[in-house]
Amino acid sequence: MASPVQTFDPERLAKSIGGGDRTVLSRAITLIESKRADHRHAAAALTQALLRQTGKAVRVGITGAPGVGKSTLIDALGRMLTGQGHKVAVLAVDPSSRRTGGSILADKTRMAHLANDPNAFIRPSPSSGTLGGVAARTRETMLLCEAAGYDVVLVETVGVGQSEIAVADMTDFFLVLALPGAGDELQALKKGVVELADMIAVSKADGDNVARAKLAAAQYGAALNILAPRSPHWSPPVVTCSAATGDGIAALWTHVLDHRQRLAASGELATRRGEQQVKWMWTMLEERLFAPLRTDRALKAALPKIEAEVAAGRLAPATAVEQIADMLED
Ligand SMILES: Nc1nc2c(ncn2[C@@H]2O[C@H](COP(=O)(O)OP(=O)(O)OP(=O)(O)O)[C@@H](O)[C@H]2O)c(=O)[nH]1
Ligand SMILES: [Mg+2]
Repeated sequence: MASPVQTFDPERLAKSIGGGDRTVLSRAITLIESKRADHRHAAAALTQALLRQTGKAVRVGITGAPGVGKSTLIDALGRMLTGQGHKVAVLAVDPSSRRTGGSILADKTRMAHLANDPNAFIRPSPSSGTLGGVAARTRETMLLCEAAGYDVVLVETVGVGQSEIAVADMTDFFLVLALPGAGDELQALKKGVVELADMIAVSKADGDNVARAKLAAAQYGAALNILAPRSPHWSPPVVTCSAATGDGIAALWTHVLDHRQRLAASGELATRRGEQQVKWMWTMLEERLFAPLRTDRALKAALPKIEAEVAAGRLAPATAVEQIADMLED
């Protein structure tokens, strides 16, 4: 039986996606997420056909420890932006097993306003695959959303492993959320992530937390001062905000727009995006080249044995590579 995606004509789909119909957008995303080889060709043709319609959105990555308040902030910020007439797409990169069916639902509950907002589109992380694969699908989904008229794209990722780098590599502005807390919070924020930050926002700055949030912000500010900034045109600010009361949300967005204006004026935005495109190409190529190692039955069966032989010192790594490469070429 033919699946609905199978019948897609990339050219036609590319034309109709600009109409902003969410059903068309969802079908296009299903095509992008499909692992079938023929769908992959159609997906590539689709992204190529859409190239001119993409790239106009403000792309913001949002990270922070589990429970720091990312989804709640996105809900508050997104609502403010749709109120101003923007169309907001919310995507996620989370290749960990943490995120299964249940928490997708939880995310929609956390983003209760946006979930019911006709000018917002929420798409959870693709449910399986390597980080490279998940990030590539999310990136392509971002392009589809842009083509469908979404002019703000917010990408949430949890602070695990390499996923922050993947999100920083697909966005223009990387926002790190931090909890209001004592100095040891600073230790908890990994240095690598702070180096990627275009802004740190101390979340949940409401009620009893306000004073602590301000103190934490001052400490993060001092810590950022000793790091070399990511861009010569931007010094990452540290702010406090509360998604619960709305305090600081408008100011936070003002910084995002200020950053965009400065990087666009200096040409850095275009350079950064160009570099991101090239890096993305290599990531996808690596994915493609490595795919047989994960899918080819004979290879999958042979690899653990080869690995064990290498570990035991009976097989030289170079010989193992020759054997694997021979199997790949068969
Ligand atoms: N007081 C207060 N609580 C908040 C605020 N924002 C979020 N919370 C609470 O913090 C908890 C976690 O919020 P989420 O928005 O789900 O956090 P998250 O960072 O998206 O969590 P994960 O996606 O699981 O990593 C929830 O119980 C929220 O109600 C805030 O501004 N003030
Ligand atoms: Mg969340």
